Amino acid sequence: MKTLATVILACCASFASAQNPNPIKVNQVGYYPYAEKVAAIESDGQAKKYTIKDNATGKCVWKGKAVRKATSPWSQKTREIIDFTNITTPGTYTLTNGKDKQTIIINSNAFADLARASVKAFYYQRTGEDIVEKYAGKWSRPAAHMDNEVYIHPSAASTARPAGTVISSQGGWYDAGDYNKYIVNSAYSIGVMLSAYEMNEDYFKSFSTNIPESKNDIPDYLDEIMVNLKWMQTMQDPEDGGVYHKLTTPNFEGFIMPKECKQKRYVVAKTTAATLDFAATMAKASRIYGKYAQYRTFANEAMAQAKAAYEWAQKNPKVFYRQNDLNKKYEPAINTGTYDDMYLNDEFIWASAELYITESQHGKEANKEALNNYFKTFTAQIQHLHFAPPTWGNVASLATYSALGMKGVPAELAEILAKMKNVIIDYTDKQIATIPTSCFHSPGGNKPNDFYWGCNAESFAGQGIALLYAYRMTNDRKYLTAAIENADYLLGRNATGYCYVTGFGTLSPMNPHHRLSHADGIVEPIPGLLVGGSNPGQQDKNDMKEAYKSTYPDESYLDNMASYASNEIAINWNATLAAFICWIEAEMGK
Ligand code: 9MR
Repeated sequence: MKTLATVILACCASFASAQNPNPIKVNQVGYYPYAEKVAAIESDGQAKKYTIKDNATGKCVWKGKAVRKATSPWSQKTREIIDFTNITTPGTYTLTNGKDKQTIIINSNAFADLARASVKAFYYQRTGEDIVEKYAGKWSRPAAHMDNEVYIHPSAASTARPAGTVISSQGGWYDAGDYNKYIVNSAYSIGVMLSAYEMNEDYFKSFSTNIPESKNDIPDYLDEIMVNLKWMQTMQDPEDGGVYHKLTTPNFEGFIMPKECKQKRYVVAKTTAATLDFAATMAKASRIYGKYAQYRTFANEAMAQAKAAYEWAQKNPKVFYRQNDLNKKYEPAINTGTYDDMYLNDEFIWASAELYITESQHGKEANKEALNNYFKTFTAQIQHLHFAPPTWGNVASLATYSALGMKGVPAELAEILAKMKNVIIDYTDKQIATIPTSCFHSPGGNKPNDFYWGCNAESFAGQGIALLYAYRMTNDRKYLTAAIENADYLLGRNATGYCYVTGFGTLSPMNPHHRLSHADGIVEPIPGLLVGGSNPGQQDKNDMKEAYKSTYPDESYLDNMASYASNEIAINWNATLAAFICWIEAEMGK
């Protein structure tokens, strides 16, 4: 019989191991041979001696002490920072403080598998088609949510399409842990992925994710994105160019498989945000896909749709998504994700930027008057804006990124672009200045407001992408190093010790808030998914049986299926991860 004391001890042990399994925090996926290599180790404040042995030979290849220590501004925990950059031979190693151990991997293509998985994750999110064993292994599942019978919600009714009209709006990706499809979030996701594509076209030529389209002549990365683009195209009202905000069930489904879902699906409310984001995405996709013969028709259609959407938004510049107000007027009430944005200057900037860039590439055939209009709206404010990495609700910097990806910069843009570059450098330099005193030796995660709903992507990976642009503009390696430090953070060198991507690392989320991963009965979650991350807002705490173990900004994470505020997955977060990790591998991989 267990005594009470042993039961309590056992509980404490599992409590400690769940949140903080190992005081040695490293990037669990791997370090590149010729890159900075750092570990952060919780300590009692007394300087320790550390050793690293090569697992293949058993020989000690490194010993030393911390280069510095840092105390968490929140938990007051002390961490020692050790630097083993001088180990450059690929292999598997063990780092120890004499008591605790941690595996270290050094690999010339350290992020290659992760890059592929972060994009493959979108295949698993596809709606309306069989997810086939050949590509999905044990996560295969039959097609569902065909969306060939979608209802016009009263909030979206028009003369040509009165409430209750049935339309078809097939395909695309499930947004997140839920089964709905949202334009604002889809647009951001595609925007950030295509931006990384424009900066790294060569890398993506041979990038394969083993999807049904892998055998065609188009990069898999573009094939995957096309799945969601095609769905987005169906969300425009052909009568007036306005775009529906979302395609959704009235209420979130339970944690059941797609095939079991029975609720009716509706397209809801045309909004300015959705319409402008749609315009930006279609204009951008038009110039990228238009280079392929098989997508010329698509490119023309997409550009025409973008222009029609832009015109609608100019006529309707302030149609916001206000779900509570809609629910007072219309039935059925809609209680799913809102992606509501009350500030639309950035959406106007992004849409005009993409329309301007694509139209300007049409050379002599470009419509000069339209070009002028797009240019004015794009540039009027952009050069004065503070830089912030883009997110679904703040897309201004997607305009900057697209301008930076232009092959030939028109004369009228050159000076403005130079200012935009300075703004990014200014921002990234400020982030870099925090590294020398950072607990985890990263530019992200040193301020309380770095942590919020979705911060793993929106704060850490988003900032990492800005650093990669800074590197591309300056060729100064410090920006690339700092970007990889944020990846190190996401992959395990952080306060919880989690590698925040499913299926990667020695400790990763097993219970994401993801209906597909939960309802399939398979123990392992679908791989390659980035969870939201530590969120001191803890908006879900009253909906969960299990309590958060901490209220600190960097420890407010729970690997519990019910934790939608810290442990959900979402396409915008994975898109940011994919753009970030693919770009690093494009720079560093051999
Ligand atoms: O990513 C969104 C986050 O910024 C918001 O704070 C949060 C609450 O409104 O919603 C997040 O988006 C969710 C969406 O509304 C529905 N699908 C799941 C998304 C991720 O949690």
